[in-house]
Parts: sequence; C-alpha cells; structure tokens
Amino acid sequence: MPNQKPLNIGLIGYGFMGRTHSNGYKRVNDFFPELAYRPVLKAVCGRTAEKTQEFADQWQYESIETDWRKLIARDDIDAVDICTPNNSHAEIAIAAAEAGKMILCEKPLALNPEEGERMIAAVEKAGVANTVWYNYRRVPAVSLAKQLIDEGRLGRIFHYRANFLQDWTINEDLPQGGAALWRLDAKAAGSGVTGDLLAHCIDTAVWLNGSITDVSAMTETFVKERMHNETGKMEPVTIDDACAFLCHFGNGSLGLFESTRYARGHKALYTFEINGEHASIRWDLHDLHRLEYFDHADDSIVRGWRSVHCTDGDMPYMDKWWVPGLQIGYEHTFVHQVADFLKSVETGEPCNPTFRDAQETQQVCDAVLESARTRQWKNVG
Ligand code: 4PW
Repeated sequence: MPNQKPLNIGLIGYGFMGRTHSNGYKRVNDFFPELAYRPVLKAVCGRTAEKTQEFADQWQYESIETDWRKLIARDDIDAVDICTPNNSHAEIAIAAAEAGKMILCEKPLALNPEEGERMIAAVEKAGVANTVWYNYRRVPAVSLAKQLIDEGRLGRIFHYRANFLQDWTINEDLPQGGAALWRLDAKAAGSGVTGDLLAHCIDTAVWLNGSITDVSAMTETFVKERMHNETGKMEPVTIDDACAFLCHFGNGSLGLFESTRYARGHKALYTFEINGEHASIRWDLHDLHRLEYFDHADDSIVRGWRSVHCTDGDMPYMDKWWVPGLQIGYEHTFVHQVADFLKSVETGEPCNPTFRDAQETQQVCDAVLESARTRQWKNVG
C-alpha cells in the first residue's frame, strides 16, 4: 500500500531466529494490509562481514554492519531486533533504548532478573516501544485458549501442566559454546532448558493462568564435560540439561512443568493441559492448529474431548490466512507478532509481552534455578 509508513528494521544476529523474524517482516503487509506501517529491512549486523552479506543478499537487507553499536547509532534505523545470544541482550537493549530505538528482543529477556530490571528501566525511561518474542502466544489455538479462559468457560482452574521435550544433546561428542552451540554454554545462555525451553512454557502459563507464586525444582546435567568450541578443551558443562518443577499459581491452582533435551524421540514437543471446574483444554505444538476441549456441560451421552480445528475465520488471526480447513504453522506466529507490534506502534498500546511482562518469566526461571540449587521451595520475585 503506497501510504504505509516505513519502519526501518536493524536486525542484530542472523541465526535461526534472525530468519524467523525476517520472514515475519517480509510477509506481514501481504496478509495484514490494514497496517499503517511497513517494515523495511534496512540493515543486518553480524560479526563476519562475508557471512552477514550472504544473509543480507538472501533476505534482501539493504546494508550490513559488523558492529552493533554502529547499527544503533544510525539515524535510518527505527527499531532494533535483538537475535544474539542471551548474554548480550541487556547491553544491546539498554544502548538501543538510550538511542531512542524501538526494541524487539528474542527470549528470554536477559540472563537474570537484575539485567531484566535494568532493561525495563532503560525502555521505560526512553519511552520506546518494546516486546519480547515469546512467539507461541500467537499460535491461533493458544490465543483461543486464552480467549476461552478469559470468558470463564473453564471456571475455577485446578491444574496447569506443561512439557517442552527435545533430544538433540544426548550425544556426548556434541561440543559446547561458539556461534552454533552457545545454548550449551551457561556464560552465553544463562541456563540450559530452564531459560531456553521452560521459559516458553512459563510465559504461556502466566499469560493464560496468572502469576506463579512459589516453586520447587530439580535440575540435572547428564553429560558433565564437553569440548568447548572456543578453547578446544574439555570443560565442565554448566547448563541444566533437564529441569522439572512444581508450583503454586496466585489463583490457587497447582502447576507441574518439565523440560529436557534428553527425551529420545522428541524434537520440540511443547504441550500443555489445563483442568478447570467446568472444562479442560490441552494443546500440542506438533499438532498446533488443534485445541482439545472437554466441556462437562455437554450431554453425557456425547460428552468427550473435542478436537477443535482452529482454521475458521473466527479463530484468532485466521481471518488473515486461507479458507476454513487450511492450516498455518510455526513461522506464522512470528508474522503475527510483527503485525501486533506494528499495530502497537500505530496505537501507542503495549505489544505483549513487553520487557516488563517478560520479566515475570525471568523471575520464575530464577526461582526455579535457585530452588534446584538449594533443594528448597522458593518464592518468585
Ligand atoms: O526458543 C526455542 C529454541 O531455543 C524454540 O522455540 C524451540 O527450541 C526451537 O529451538 C529451541
């Protein structure tokens, strides 16, 4: 649309997440034509000029930088998208806020709540739009779960159960650290599955079911030493390979969460189930367009779990896509987040989760790790 205002994006980091976000920026106006803003892929920043240029050519970024400070200093950048390892989120976000840039930050917000607080202070002082890419909120079936809960259809909630299971680190020969495997190095990632995977489960849970008040956790590191890509030596593994925790929610319900990268056969099995007084719901990332729904008010002779296929136009976001019955996937959650962010720039309303919202997940992760360390229940915050 000719009268859409450009919003110049500066992407920092171009790994897996850089691709998902770039796809979101490129697709959004085709499917959300009513938006007042149009993202422009102005610059991408990476450490190696040659590889960064390759990415820029593939995704059609107009220019490259090899120093994120230079990207932030540019007058032609409106929004900074942080896709770097977790240990650089705080420094980049605070500098970007001070330069008056809007910020879209990959999850988890930071390495720890202290960094998170400083990031919140910076964006709130600068008054810049900010959001964190907890993309699973924007799966239509998950957004539908939020709608059903907010409408009171489940009644009082008793139980919240979530899992995020993978198996990609079982091999002891897998090294740790460096550009590709920073998720296995606590210095870069902050933690293992807690910050990488459970953070998603916690974000969704807090959004759907409210605050978590206290936790009791256990973690395990199954492979104790791995070769480090930066030193070339065997070094202790400092991340959690697996984590499970119990919790109380502020609404009185009980939570049970588990995540591991040692569940042979599972690549990215994110599931949750919520049991309420009147109804239950469950969801599975492998079948992401379906929301399973059980309503006790149904006539007993036909009562059972319904499999709601979230493709009709009256399901969240689905009026933007194809025709009823045809599905969308993982990549569309990022298109949705870009659309919601652009809308928020237009209206001045926050785009959830903001840095402040995402800090709640950071605090739960911190309490989980502390509980596992001390083998005691820990209050959140
Ligand atoms: O954020 C998570 C990643 O770090 C993702 O949602 C899934 O798990 C896919 O890769 C990892």
